[in-house]
Amino acid sequence: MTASLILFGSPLSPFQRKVEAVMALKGLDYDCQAINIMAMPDWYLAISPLARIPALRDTSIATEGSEGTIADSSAICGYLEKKCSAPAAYPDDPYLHGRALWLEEYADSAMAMAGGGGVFRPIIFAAMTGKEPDLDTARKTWNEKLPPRWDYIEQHLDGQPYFLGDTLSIADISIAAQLMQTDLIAGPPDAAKWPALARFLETMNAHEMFQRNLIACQKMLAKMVPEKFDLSA
Ligand SMILES: N[C@@H](CCC(=O)N[C@@H](CS)C(=O)NCC(=O)O)C(=O)O
Repeated sequence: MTASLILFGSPLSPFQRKVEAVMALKGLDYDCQAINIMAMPDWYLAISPLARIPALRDTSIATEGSEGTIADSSAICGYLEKKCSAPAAYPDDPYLHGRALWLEEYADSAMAMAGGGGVFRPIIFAAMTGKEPDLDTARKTWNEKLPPRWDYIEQHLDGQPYFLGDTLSIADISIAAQLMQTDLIAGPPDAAKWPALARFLETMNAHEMFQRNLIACQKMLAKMVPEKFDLSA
């Protein structure tokens, strides 16, 4: 039997990874359908007019056209939370809820721009098109742009397991999804400088909710980049 939720995108997208983790956390069954981001088909652009992955179709609402679809990982996760409230991915407390949304936004914008745009893209997009990886750009980003991003989030952990204390939330899922993007090809942040972050990433890498996505990523990446790059030098 096919699942009623279909996620369009690629496992290599940290935004898809975030959505997959929320679905896995909630025990929702889903199918993935690949979208070629270099040449998005018209039917996909009609449901994701900003030309971004991922987008979701809930076939229990509609099976064709834009009806039953939602674009943008944050919109999708917000939808999933309302559709299936337990276990919760968002805190009930208004302040903590606001903080979770802020950290989600920080991960999706600032961390994604540096990690995804400045490290993953120059290496993997090159590999996908048969070119040499742009290691100069990746090294510069790793050594200059990522450290202030990691400093900012490191201080939030402050001896607690999750970003908002003892309870896992969308903040952790979003931040982990972005940290994994660079970890997959260049390893974790240096544990000597960012000990809490390195520990957090290790815990998230082992968490059940990320396994389906990470296994799919590892399979895809093994063909393109058999070994991780040392970008610290
Ligand atoms: N705000 C969007 C961002 C999604 C996004 O930027 N996705 C990237 C892939 S990781 C994309 O679709 N890029 C298309 C392109 O660069 O042409 C979300 O949260 O879903």
